[in-house]
Amino acid sequence: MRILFMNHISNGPAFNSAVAALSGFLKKHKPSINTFLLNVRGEQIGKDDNSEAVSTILSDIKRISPDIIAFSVHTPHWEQISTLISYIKSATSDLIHATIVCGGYHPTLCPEEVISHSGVDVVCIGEGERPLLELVQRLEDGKSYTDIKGLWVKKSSLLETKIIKNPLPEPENLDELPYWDREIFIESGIVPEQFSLTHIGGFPMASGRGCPYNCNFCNNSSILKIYSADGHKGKHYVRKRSVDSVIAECQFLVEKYSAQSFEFWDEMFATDPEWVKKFCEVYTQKINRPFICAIRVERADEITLQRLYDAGCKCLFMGVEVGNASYRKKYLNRGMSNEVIAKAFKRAKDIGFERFAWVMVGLPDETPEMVEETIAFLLEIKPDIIGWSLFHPLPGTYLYNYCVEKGYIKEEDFVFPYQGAPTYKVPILNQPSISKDEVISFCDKFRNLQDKGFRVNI
Ligand code: B12
Ligand code: SF4
Repeated sequence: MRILFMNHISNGPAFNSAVAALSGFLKKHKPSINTFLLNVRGEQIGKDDNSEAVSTILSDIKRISPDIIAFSVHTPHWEQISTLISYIKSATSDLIHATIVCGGYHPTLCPEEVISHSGVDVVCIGEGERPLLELVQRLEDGKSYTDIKGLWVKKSSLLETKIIKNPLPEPENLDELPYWDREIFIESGIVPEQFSLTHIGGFPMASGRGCPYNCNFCNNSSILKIYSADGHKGKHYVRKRSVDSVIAECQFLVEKYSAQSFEFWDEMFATDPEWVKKFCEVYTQKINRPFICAIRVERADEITLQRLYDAGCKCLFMGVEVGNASYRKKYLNRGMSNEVIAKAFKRAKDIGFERFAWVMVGLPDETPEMVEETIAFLLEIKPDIIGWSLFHPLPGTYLYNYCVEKGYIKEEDFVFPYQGAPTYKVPILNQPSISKDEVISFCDKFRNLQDKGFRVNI
């Protein structure tokens, strides 16, 4: 059985943790499997299916001749990926009989949309390790795969096409999962230096899945909702690995790749103070290398911060989002006051951390004055790095539904205007409180913060 993972690379690092998790799981449970990775840059997938780039992708696929082609899809990339799937199906149908499977956040939250693409055969909702393994096994055995938990399967006959919708799979026990497969990326020509997303560098790692908070713009809240609705208690979806398991993987990466530092890609790393305490003790003893992670400002107390710093944490990601505290609470469901945020940033600075602040602009009902408040607040708390982004409503979130209800976006013609690399900076809400031109001019203001000594994502 030959499975090809398409690695869609855009403005992030070339490493994709979903592919790494799935490939690691398949290789552990089915050592005979042949896995392949094809790196595709978003901007290569243009409107022209005869372009040189598209032809190269298609001939690479023919050369690999996979039984399954697997796509991991984030909402902003669906437009490009769906175009590529059409090219694959139309240009190569005579040569390729691969089953096309899409999983990830977008297919999980918008399965109807993804399965309705004529080229998609199977959609995976939720965690994909076990469903994908089962699919591989059934295809290999020539058996039906319409009853696998986690999969929506298209079943076509001469008369009709039916969609079989299976429920979500049980959340995995994270300590029992194999390590992420980094080899598949290295074999495809990506060097470990391209794995990391920060200036500090380091090997991507995860110490858990899910986040206990419920911010209104974040897909974590939608995932918790669908897992609860499906009979799994939302809280069971939020899991932390044991400290021993995380440390063992760090040790493995040090031994195998001489890893010098780590980036924890968890949505929220420091949630449980007891876990953090134990992690910091063992990490200091056994690993003792720099790392970065995310923390909520409410959790950034003196003791936790000092522990993290002493264990080697060099940079902390903290969400600020906006400068107006009542907007933050009412619209974003983030109840922390400006004072709590400011204190966390000061505390972290005094200890010696670099502090990375996430903010957004162009939110629903935001006014120009509110954006000015965000800028003023950044000048007050003085993060070392400002990660600003334009608000794009993510399907399944409270704020997405709010935007549809208010008419700020039209659900039926909602297409992510994401067109390749660095331009994820296009306002899309049509709203009375702030015009698109005003939002664009604020983008320049955020960029210009670098003249005031901040490091800013451009
Ligand atoms: C680390 C991270 C980043 C990093 C690295 C991204 C990367 N290259 O992988 C950076 C900072 C670069 C980043 C950027 C962005 N990110 Co981000 N990111 C994350 C974060 C916190 C962790 C990702 C991770 O490691 N997951 C662990 C893996 C193992 O889990 P998984 O992806 O869910 O995969 C499982 C299942 O979904 C399923 N599955 C996934 N793919 C497939 C495929 C098949 C075939 C099958 C069968 C199953 C399957 O099986 C997997 C194993 O169980 C997530 C939140 C999250 N927990 O996922 C947000 C998240 C994925 N990011 C998000 C967004 C919006 C972005 C940006 C668009 C933000 C922006 N404004 O620019 C950019 C996009 C850039 C890019 N190229 O991807 C959203 C996506 C929402 C959506 N609807 O798609 C998320 C969910 C955040 C959120 N809570 O809203 N991100
Ligand atoms: S704290 Fe972060 S990861 Fe958790 S729900 Fe809020 S935005 Fe999402």
